[in-house]
Amino acid sequence: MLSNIFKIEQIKYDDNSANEYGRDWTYKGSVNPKAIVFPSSKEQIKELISFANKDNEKIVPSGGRTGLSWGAVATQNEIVVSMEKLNSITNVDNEEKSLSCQAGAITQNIQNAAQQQNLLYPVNFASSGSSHIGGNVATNAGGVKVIKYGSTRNWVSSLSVITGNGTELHLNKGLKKNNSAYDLRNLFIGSEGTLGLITDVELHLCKNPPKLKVLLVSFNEFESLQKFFNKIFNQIELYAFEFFCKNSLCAVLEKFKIKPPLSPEMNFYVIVEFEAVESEKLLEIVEKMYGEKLIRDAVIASSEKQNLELWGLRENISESIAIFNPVKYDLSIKRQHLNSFIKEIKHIFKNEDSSKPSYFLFGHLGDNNIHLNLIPEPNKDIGSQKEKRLFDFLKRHNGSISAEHGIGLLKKQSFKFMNNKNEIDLMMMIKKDFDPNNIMNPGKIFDLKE
Ligand code: 2HG
Ligand code: ZN
Repeated sequence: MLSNIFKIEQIKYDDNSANEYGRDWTYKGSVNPKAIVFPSSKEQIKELISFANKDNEKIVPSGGRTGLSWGAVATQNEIVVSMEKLNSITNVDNEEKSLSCQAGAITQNIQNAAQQQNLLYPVNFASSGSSHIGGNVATNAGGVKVIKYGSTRNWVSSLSVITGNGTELHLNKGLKKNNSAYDLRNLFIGSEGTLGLITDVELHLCKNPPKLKVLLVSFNEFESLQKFFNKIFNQIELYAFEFFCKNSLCAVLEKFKIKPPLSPEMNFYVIVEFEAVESEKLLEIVEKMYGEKLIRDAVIASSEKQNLELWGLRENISESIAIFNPVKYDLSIKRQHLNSFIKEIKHIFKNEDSSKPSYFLFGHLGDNNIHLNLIPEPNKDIGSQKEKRLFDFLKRHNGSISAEHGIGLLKKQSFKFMNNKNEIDLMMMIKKDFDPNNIMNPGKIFDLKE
């Protein structure tokens, strides 16, 4: 019984809590958790896992619920384990440049704690104020600085986990170098709660960057944007190279009632973040491309406030288009295929009524990662035919249907379609070893019975 493990105030059964804790923010369907529990110690988590194994209960780990692939959704009478009480930052070590915390620590609190020691935890995204580090690790969260700093995986120096069969593991123990056969830590990173529960995390930190600047540039042709990237990639130290289309920009301007810093009539926009000392070099390239009519307009921020304003145009897209209930795709493809991919998307999803947007394109172009958000087709069959064409194109070009958001429940079908069967079979074998009774986030990524 849960009440043998948790105090009464650590268990919730009511509908409001079920609705709040049984989903991530993009999931609109109904949920059905058996209960939500709020452990306050590792002991309680161990007891819960042992209870679940004995009584065939299922567990859904839950962090800040900011995921986009329904990895934290509970529809099958599962016990949701909210990690929000296990949120302490236990140590920031200035010499080692590392930070230790519990899995429920909020990403932004980690960034702030590092900053207090004049250090940086550089993985950053719009949802940092609510996401938990445990969830970031479980989904290998990316964000807007991957081009410079990599994703969460690059920063995890140790992980404590309790596997689905109740084994406690302390993986890598904070080392910078550790070449001791299989790196189990990396197996847990991106495992979406299917192998075990992450309880504690240690992260590498780094020095703060020098003064950075933000530039917004507009283009009419995607090819010109690509040329711009190719020109600056080898010459300028890039901290971000993010793009968005006209529809995405207009949605943000509309939602936040902002005046555009440059004409919103161009087809594509790019935010570049770079070191201030490189301004002259970058602006020379911009001017030259402007003269060649490849770049249509450009604005460079001249204060920290303007930096944030320009960043807002990119970071607020997801929230601004949420009213359309878009179908979200998180696509990855090699740079050499990007031009034809963008053309293909345009071709597949063009709207007969050109006065209304049918999709939004934005994302981490510096990482070849495109977020396509489609306004759902009224006719589902047509929608799925178009999706099939999109996935066929990606498969032919060795792309991926998940660059950074993970598989969860949402992308199970496309994951199976896109990935090699031998690879998936191996993943299932690994899952069975760590979690023989399939108690950990069952049904996410794949169904074991397949
Ligand atoms: C972003 O890059 C997030 O803004 C969200 O990954 C992407 O809403 C999306 O599709
Ligand atoms: Zn993203």
